Amino acid sequence: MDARIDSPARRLMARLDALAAFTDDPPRLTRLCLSQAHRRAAAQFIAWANESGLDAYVDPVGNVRARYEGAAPGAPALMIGSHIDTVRDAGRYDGALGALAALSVVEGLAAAGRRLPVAVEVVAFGDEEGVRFPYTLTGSRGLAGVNEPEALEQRDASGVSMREALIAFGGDPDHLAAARAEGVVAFVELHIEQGPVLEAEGRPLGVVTAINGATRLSAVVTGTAGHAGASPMELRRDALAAAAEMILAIEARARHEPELVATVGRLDVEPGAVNVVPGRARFSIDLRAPLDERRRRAVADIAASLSAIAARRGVRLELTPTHEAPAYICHPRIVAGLESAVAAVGVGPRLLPSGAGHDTMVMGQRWPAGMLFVRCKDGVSHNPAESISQDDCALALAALTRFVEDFRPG
Ligand code: HGY
Ligand code: MN
Ligand code: MN
Repeated sequence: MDARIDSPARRLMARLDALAAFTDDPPRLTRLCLSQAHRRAAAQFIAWANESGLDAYVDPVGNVRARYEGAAPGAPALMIGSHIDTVRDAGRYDGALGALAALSVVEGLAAAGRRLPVAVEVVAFGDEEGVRFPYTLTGSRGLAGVNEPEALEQRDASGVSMREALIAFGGDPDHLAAARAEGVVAFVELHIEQGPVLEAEGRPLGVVTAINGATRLSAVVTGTAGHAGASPMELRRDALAAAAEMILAIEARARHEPELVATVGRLDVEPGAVNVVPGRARFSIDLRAPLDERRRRAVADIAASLSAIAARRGVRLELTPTHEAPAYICHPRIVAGLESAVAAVGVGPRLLPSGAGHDTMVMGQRWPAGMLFVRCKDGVSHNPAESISQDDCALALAALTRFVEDFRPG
């Protein structure tokens, strides 16, 4: 690998390792939105940006932002970046790779004294995973100016509101509108694929065509807690047994339709004692599909089948939508630009959809947007085993840099 390309990648990989140390749950990597770990990671990101002469700051909605001016002051800006919040027990590349790669691209331009026809805005979003608060993507929604005001009033599992968390983080919940980005003309995000396609085909890079839409819901099943020994089976209103049947019905509906995926990632049981028939079960539902009307039809079908199970079992079901993000078709001009950048670094382009959600699906609501994927080992993500090679990191960085250098406002 050419040393000129390699050293920025080596520094980027080292920074990814360093950022992975910012966790609230050591030795696991857990850096939830607006958490202590997120605040420390944001401070580190700002310090790295400052080392390169960039004036980085936390915006009112909790993103870290920095601007590298173009040849003319006030030039229209190409925005690049990704998120630095993580899931629980996460891998170190999901999000952080794209955020730190954006910083590396600008560092390379600054080191070469290059000024482009566009300014380059770097962003490290703070709320992409939606693990701490149900309503998510508030960082990119803040930039796009599409945040719902009630987002601030939602509370996390310990009762802390997003408003309180944002103030503690250094954001400004009373001036969210000030986070709205102006003068931006496009957005691009580098991200690990989080799936097996690129690796299976021996390709280091891919260009994203579309991002699946997502619906998340919370389900609360209420039955009757009872004595495990004295309650006859036919008289029980067992909330967990009902939830189990519902979860299998959700899985069956998703298996029934190609490209539809459904996940129950969280299940809590009350009172949670070995000798008590569960009185309440809460679980999460996450549904994704490339086409919104198929996803919405699946949501309706699942709601109907869960209600039928509840009625038959004599339990109560409360089903509440908590998040909705429409599918996004990446902008053709951005896709073409990424394809030629990938070709320019000697990689045969591969177009592919994204099953995972990303901030790009929000940014695309306001500006032309697209994504560059880099292969990840075994397609594993949302898992500490998540990994990429330094060579692929170097190619991804070179391709992103090439896209930025060649980009011209439309
Ligand atoms: O859930 C997702 O698709 C993303 O990783 N937040
Ligand atoms: Mn991600
Ligand atoms: Mn993720």
